[in-house]
Amino acid sequence: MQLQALIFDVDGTLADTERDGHRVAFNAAFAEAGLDWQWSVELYGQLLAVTGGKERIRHFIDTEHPPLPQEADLTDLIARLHKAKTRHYTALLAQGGIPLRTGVKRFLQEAKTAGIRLAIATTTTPENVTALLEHTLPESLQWFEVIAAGDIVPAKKPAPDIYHYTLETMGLRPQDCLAFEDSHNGLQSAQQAGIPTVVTVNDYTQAQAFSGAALVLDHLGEPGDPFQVLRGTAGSHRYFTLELAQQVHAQFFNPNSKPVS
Ligand code: XBP
Ligand code: MG
Repeated sequence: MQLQALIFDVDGTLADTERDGHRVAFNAAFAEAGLDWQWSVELYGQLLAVTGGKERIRHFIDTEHPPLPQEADLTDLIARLHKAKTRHYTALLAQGGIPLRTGVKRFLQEAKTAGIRLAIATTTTPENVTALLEHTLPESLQWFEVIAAGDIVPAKKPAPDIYHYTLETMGLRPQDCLAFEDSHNGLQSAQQAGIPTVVTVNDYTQAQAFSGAALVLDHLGEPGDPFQVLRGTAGSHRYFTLELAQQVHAQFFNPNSKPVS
């Protein structure tokens, strides 16, 4: 079984966007609307249990009961806040403050050069993906054959819908692919679609459960900045390469195959 495509999550995987990006943008949108709501770093960590910005705001209202504007139609209020949040978030990205995570650029370039098909499967809004790539690795906007994002499917991660959509659009089977995620919700989504998954954790997700992941790392690593293996085996590899991707993929479907060297 040959590895044909790599499918990447965005938030937390391609870049550490949550704490200093999305969270800050949500707070700016609340302030702009005259709402006295503040999502601290800690509270935001809890709110991340719900994926999707609009879904997250609704969950906050349902569980924290913040003061609401009197005339508010909730769905309308959430939609307006989220639109403003996207504007603040893309403006933040345009300032160039959020880089790609360690090893991401190098590995994408290697995969692209080798002719591996690339896609994105994310919960975030499409404008946010474009803004991130435009300001970090503009040429990659042409590399991703499919950018599956946001409300394109009815159910967000941990539902598998966004991965099903990506596979269908590319005409691929789950066993042709390897997914890259950073969170339990993301892993659930890819796993339920039957796609072997490499997890690169971050501060918000490092304590989560990742059973069933093909490999769990702290990041993809660079020659001078090796990764740490948190679960699974990477053999003698010290940073993530296409060769390691192919080995992890082969091993996932045939655990008796030649071990990762
Ligand atoms: C990402 C998310 C998103 C972003 C906000 O999850 O949960 O909600 O935090 O994006 P994943 P929007 O990495 O699993 O796709 O506000 O644009 O929805
Ligand atoms: Mg993520």
